[in-house]
Amino acid sequence: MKKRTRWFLSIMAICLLTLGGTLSASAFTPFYDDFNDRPDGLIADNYGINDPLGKWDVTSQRFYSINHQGYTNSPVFRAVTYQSDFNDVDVSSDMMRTNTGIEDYDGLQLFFRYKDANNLYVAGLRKDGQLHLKRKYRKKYTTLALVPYVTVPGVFYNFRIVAVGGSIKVYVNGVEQIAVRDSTFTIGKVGMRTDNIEAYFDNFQALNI
Ligand SMILES: [Ca+2]
Repeated sequence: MKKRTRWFLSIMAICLLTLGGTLSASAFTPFYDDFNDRPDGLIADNYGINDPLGKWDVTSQRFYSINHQGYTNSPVFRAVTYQSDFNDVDVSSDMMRTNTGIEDYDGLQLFFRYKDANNLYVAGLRKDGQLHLKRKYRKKYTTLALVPYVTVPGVFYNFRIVAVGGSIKVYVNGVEQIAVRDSTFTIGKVGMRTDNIEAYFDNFQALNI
């Protein structure tokens, strides 16, 4: 074998090894639900009905599909993914409420790095015209950020959270609103939370980055 050929084969072998490594690293499956493949009706609830597509674990009350969107009118709604390996995560959803809620903090919220009901991060658009990011650690809530962001009923907002290491950023309609650092939780589920509102979700996605 000529020296040049050997050199070429060595380079090819390195490329294949690198490609193999990349492929195994990207074996993680992104989570996506646009609700377009779901018939109108109950997706899942916390009373014994499980999601036929195996995506959502409803931990409080009921989650429906209506007109190819996720929907809930439960006063205390919680749903998380069964998938629990989101660490450096980019999670987003279009979200809309049709009414304002009761308490100041009622609104459209997303969970991330959700370990269990008592250990998690949650961010959301509130009734009182603010946007919050909270950490719940051993049942105790700590507000990590609270900034003005007025939303109105009947309008979809694209809500996005990007958590990489200790960096947590929150975006609404593509514009960064919150940037903080917190490293309490590094991995977990993602999900949705609403209180005292009627809400729609669409194009929910989460991927490790
Ligand atoms: Ca849809």
